Amino acid sequence: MVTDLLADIKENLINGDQERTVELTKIALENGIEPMTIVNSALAVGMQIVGDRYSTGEFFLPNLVAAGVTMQNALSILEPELQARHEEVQRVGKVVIGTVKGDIHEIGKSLVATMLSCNGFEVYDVGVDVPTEIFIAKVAETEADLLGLSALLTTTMTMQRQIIEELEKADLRDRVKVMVGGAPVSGEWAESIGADGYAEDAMAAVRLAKLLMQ
Ligand code: B1M
Repeated sequence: MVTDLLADIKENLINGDQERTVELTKIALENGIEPMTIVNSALAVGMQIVGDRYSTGEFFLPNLVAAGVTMQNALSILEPELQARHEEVQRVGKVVIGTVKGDIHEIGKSLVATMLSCNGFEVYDVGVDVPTEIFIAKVAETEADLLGLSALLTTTMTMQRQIIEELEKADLRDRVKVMVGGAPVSGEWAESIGADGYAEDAMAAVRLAKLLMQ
């Protein structure tokens, strides 16, 4: 039953069927499936398949758009549930997070932001396609402990390096830890640009953020 439901959600996301995906997501919650299980075992798996089919030419841009909107709609059902599971958390640190300039991929960054918020971080989400100077200004204004930089394109991940260089020029680098993530990003890349850490998914991002706060 659980496996069937998760498989159905995945298939409907791949097909970009928003209504059915949202309906099945609600049914999954009613059946006691944990929200992060729905994300990790259905929605994210479906998205990976959509991306793979796009790479091989089987899917086109409208398929990416439809799957993106579908996932965002499903996440809007799951977010209150995720928050409700972490009502009593104590604030553990401040994070500024966003997707770098030239990159409009929002879903993974927002999921990371939600999970950080659920785990006690005060989150300042500056959005997508964010110019370097906005990241710098927000870090200074909020006196953030952590800066999270998301990039989903090989052409935009270099912005992560540029932002770290600009933090240094603004004399802020010693005051803020930088974590990076996104599909093309890796631990080696993080190290090569002088970031403090890399996380491959939202839960790993929470673990890394807590580690960096110590
Ligand atoms: Co685009 N896209 N896309 N896309 N898209 C990818 C990334 C791509 C890999 C697809 C492919 O070719 N297989 C490819 C990039 C190739 C590359 O550079 N290597 C690609 C391309 C080419 C493009 C366009 C250029 C297409 C075009 O226009 N011709 C274009 C670029 C637009 C731009 O940004 N300037 C484009 C556009 C779009 C849509 C707008 C249609 C849509 C996004 C909708 C939205 O976000 N509102 C979209 C989508 C949906 C995808 C795929 C299919 C799915 C991305 C996603 O949301 N995944 C993607 C294929 C793929 O990733 N396999 C693809 C689900 C999400 C939960 O995972 O975002 O990876 P993800 O986030 C994870 C981790 O990466 C990590 O945790 C998250 C949660 O677990 N993480 C962090 C992310 N940020 C983090 C930050 C952290 C830590 C962890 O710390 C700060």
